[in-house]
Amino acid sequence: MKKALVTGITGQDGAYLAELLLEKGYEVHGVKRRSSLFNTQRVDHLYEDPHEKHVRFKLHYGDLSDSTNIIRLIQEVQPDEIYNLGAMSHVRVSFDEPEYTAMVDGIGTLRILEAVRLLGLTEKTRVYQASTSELYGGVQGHAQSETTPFYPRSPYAVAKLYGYWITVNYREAYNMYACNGILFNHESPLRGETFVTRKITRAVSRIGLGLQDKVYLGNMDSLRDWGHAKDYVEAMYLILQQDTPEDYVIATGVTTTVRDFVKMSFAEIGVELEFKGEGVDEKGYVVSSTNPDFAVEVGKEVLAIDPRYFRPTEVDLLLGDPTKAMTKLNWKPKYDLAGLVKDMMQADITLFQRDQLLAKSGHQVLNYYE
Ligand code: NDP
Ligand code: GDR
Repeated sequence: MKKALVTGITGQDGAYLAELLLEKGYEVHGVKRRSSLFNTQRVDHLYEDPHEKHVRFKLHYGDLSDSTNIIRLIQEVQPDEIYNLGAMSHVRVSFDEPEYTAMVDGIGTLRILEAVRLLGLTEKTRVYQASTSELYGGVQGHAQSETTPFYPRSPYAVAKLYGYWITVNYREAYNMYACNGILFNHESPLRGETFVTRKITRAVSRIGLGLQDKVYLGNMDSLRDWGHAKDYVEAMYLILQQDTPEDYVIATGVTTTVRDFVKMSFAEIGVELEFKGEGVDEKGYVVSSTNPDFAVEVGKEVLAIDPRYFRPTEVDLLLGDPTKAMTKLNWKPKYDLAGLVKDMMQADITLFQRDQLLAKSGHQVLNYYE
C-alpha cells in the first residue's frame, strides 16, 4: 500500500486530495496544526476510529515552521509521496505577515526537501510542491505557460518563488523526483471564506435568503483563470505518477473578471445586476429578480467597494496555458466556470437555508462580513 504525507490537509486542496488518494488505495497521513478550536471540518468525514481497526487516514500534529517536527514525521511515515500543500495562502494577508509567509511558504518547502535528503529517502519519496500562478503576477498580455518568466507581486508570491526554485534545485542537485504544479486559482464549496469567489457565493446566498443586505469587495477588474479544486487535485496526483519529474501549469485557459463572477453568482438566484460608477465609487444594483425563493427588491444596492480589500501591488490578469498538462498528463478539467459557480452557489444556499430557518424561529444568526 502506497503512503502519502500531505501538509495542509485541513485546507481546501488537502481535503479533496485526501479523498482522491484514499479512493486510489493509499494510506494518507495528514499534517494538522494545533489550534484552540477544532480545525478539521473539511476532513472530518474521512475520520475512522483507530481503536476499532487499522485505518488508512491518519492525522499528525505538525507545522512547516518546525524542522525537527517535519524530519520526525517523514522518518516515521516513510512516505512514497509528499504533497506540500501547507501555506499561509492569502495574498492580501501576506502583506500584513510577510516574514511569517516567507518562513512557512518559502523555507517550509526547503524543510521538506532537506528532510527527505537527510533521511536518505531521495530515491523512495516523490515530492509535489504547491506552486502558483501568482509567480506570474506582473506578466501581462499573453497566456502564461511553463516557459513564461516569473514576476511575483506580493510577499506570498515571492515566498512561493523560493519554494518553486528550491524544488527545481533539489531535483537537479540530488536527482530527486520533485515537481512543481503551477496551479491557477481553483475554487469549490470548500474554498476559504475570505477568498473572493467564496466570499461572493456566500454573500449572494445570504442576500437572496434575506440574511444580509450587501457585500463589500475590492478590485472588481482583476481577471482570474478559475477552475474547480476537484479537477486540480487530480492533476497533482498525475504529476507524481510520471516517468520523469517535471513542472506543469494547471489552468482552464479562460479568464474572467471579478465583476462577471459576481453577475454569474447573482444569476444563480434569478437576480440581474447593473453596475454604476467606477473604482471606489462603483456600486451594484438589482435590475430584476425573478425567483420567488430569493426575492430581492429591484433597485436595491447590494454591492459596494471597500478600499480595505485593495492590495499594495495587484495582479491584474492571470490566464494559464495548460497545453503541456493536457498532452503529457492527459489531464482535462471536468468543470467550466458556469459549473463551478453553480456548485458553489448550491452548497452555500443549502448552508444558509439552515440560518434562515434559525432566524425565522427567533434565534440569533451571526453576520459573516469579511
Ligand atoms: P488553504 O488556505 O485552504 O489551506 C492551507 C493549508 O495550509 C491549511 O491546511 C492550513 O492549516 C495549512 N497551513 C497554514 N500554515 C501552516 C503552517 N505553518 N504549517 C503547516 N500547515 C500550515 O489553501 P488551498 O487548499 O487553497 O491551497 C493549497 C496550497 O496550494 C497552498 O500552498 C496554496 O498556497 C497553493 N495554491 C492554491 C491555489 C488556489 O487557488 N487554491 C492556487 C495555487 C497554489 P489551517 O487549516 O490550520 O489553517
Ligand atoms: P488570489 O485570490 O489573490 O488570486 O490568490 P483572491 O480570491 O484572494 O483574489 C482574487 C482577486 O479578487 C480581488 N478581490 C478580492 N479578493 C478578496 N480576497 N476579497 C475581496 O473582497 C476582493 N475584492 C476583489 C483581489 O484583489 C484579486 O485580484 C489565490 C490564493 O488561493 C493563492 O493562494 C493562490 O496562489 C492564487 O489564488 C493562485
